[in-house]
Amino acid sequence: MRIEVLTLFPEIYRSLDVGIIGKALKKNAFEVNVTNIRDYSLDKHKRCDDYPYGGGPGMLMTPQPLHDAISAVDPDRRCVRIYLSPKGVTLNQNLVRELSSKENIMLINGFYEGIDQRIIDLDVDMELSIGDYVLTGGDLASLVVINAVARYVPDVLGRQESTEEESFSDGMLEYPQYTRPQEFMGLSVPEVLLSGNHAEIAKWRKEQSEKITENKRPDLLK
Ligand code: 4FD
Repeated sequence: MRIEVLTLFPEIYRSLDVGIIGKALKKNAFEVNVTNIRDYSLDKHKRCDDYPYGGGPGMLMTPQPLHDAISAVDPDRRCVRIYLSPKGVTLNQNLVRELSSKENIMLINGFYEGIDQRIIDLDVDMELSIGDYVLTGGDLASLVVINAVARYVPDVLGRQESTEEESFSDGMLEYPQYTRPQEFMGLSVPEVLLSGNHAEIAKWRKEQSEKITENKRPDLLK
């Protein structure tokens, strides 16, 4: 899979070069291409913002650099073009899985108070939000999308950290986990986990998942 990113802050994406994602990028398990929207500004000062018609606070991203950057990066509309915005559909694990099956996606990052509506009307396939809060720009939301999607790309996760039995994979929250030592600060690991009885362990974990989900996120059980 190839992820195209359009941004005014390419440096933010250097954080992709570390950890599990960095390792996967190094071995070409997937590709992230970052484009600076400012490079496409035809303004003599390379400005990418302007005042909103009708007045109001703040600045908007002007359409020309955005439209030209989008058209240059994806001339044949091969990408699913995603605009990160608090108005978008809220990201969840099902949507993450769906996006990970696409060959090409483009993440378009707004800044200031957002972008000219005509870019959304002309050039964007979907508006996506990572949750009900506002950030100074879409870039941190894009990093969240890239990270979540990458976990489903073949050869990104090792056997150890596989996507199979985690929180949300069966729509429920994960059971509690323990590692050594057997006793820590007076608290012991639940006996069943030391029993070696795999059927009992699976049953205990399922019960725990149900209990925790019922308590913390009853909305997930519906
Ligand atoms: N919740 C999100 C995405 C972008 C963003 C922006 C209008 C501000 C939060 C459009 C206003 C984009 C999110 C940039 N904040 N900030 O996913």
